[in-house]
Amino acid sequence: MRCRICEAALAPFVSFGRMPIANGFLTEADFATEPLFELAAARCEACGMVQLLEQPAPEAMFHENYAFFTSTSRSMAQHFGRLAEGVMSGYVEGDRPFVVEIGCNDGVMLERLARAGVRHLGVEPAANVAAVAQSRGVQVLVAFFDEALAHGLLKDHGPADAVVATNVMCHVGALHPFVAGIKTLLKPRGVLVFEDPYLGDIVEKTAYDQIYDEHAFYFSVVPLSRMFAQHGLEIVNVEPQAVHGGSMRYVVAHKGARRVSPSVAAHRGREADLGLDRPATYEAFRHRVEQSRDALVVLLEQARGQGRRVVGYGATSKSTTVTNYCAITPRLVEYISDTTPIKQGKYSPGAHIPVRPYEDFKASYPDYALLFAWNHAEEIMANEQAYRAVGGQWIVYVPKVGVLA
Ligand code: DWN
Repeated sequence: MRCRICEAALAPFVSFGRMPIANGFLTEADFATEPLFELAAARCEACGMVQLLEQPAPEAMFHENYAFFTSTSRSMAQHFGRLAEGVMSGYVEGDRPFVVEIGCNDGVMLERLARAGVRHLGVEPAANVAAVAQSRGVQVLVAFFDEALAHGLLKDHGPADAVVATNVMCHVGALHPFVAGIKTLLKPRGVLVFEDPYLGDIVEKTAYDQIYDEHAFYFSVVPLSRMFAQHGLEIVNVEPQAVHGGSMRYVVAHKGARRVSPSVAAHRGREADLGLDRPATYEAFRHRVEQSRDALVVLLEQARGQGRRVVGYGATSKSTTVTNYCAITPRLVEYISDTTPIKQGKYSPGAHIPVRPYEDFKASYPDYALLFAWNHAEEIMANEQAYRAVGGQWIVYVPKVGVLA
């Protein structure tokens, strides 16, 4: 496998073995035919882009039964509300402005624009989440975005003031045609605003569970700048975001069209300080990942050995990496509680841990809750004071394995 960006050799640095589709929640009848692929991450020795070695076909991951709905977290809904306001106040100019959101999911961001009467279009390949967006009054095209689609959109709707893509770009293995499509769509002063989990946070927090099939890339400013330059685009602003365990918001424009904020150079400096350009950083990361796995298994075995009940909290995509890499089965984790109806009554991918409604968690508190949705910790801790009040404890593994006192 060569680099998806520059075709140079890849240096694999962490490998998790055979993995299922991270959001492939399944019934017992499907166990025998569950598809598996080899999950490993690598860094390109030439352009520095960190990426998956192998990624399943997009259609195997994003389809009419997609299991992730953005609005399931209140804090995420607030975050996207603020993003919508920022896009409207900062980048929507002139008569009849037009905003495209690629991967609009259930429409949580575009709903604000729809209500404000801003011309918009969501492009979303998962028909079930797109239907929720449509029910909210959002215009949605059910499709994968690519260069050909961009030309069609340009013909039908004209150029865009802003293209927004949150937690989308890092999912797209064929990034060059995708970015070429965005370039095609943008007005001369138009911007691409996108957010994705930030490599600096993943490395710093040993958040290895961000590595799963859907995430083809683990972005940072330096390799992204090189990639955008090939398309006559440049990053004009970067802004760290607390969401999803540490994300980065990038604003990208046609080269020379907008002033470049000093934040871009500042983050290049931060990436050098973090050693994101050095192979040794990734070797050390792999070592910490292995330690994290071993420590988590010891902790779970101890709890179960003492007859304690452990329940997972949040059947996240990330938990698929953790449960399978650490060989966490229903013997260690009784079930995973999740508020998403489509996941409930099914089994977690690969590890086949039952996924049950949140009401089950409330009805009979376990001794330990294993916080798979650690990126929502603030919201969850605020909601779960009653659990803690009766002595319930949280097992965490990012940034370090432990029990929250
Ligand atoms: O990139 C991606 C990110 C943005 O979202 C996608 N590839 C898929 C998804 O990743 P994830 O599944 O790891 O995302 P979350 O937001 O960490 O998932 C949270 C899960 O936990 C949801 O299934 C909802 C559930 N949940 C819950 O049961 N109780 C969440 C909260 C806040 C709760 O209180």
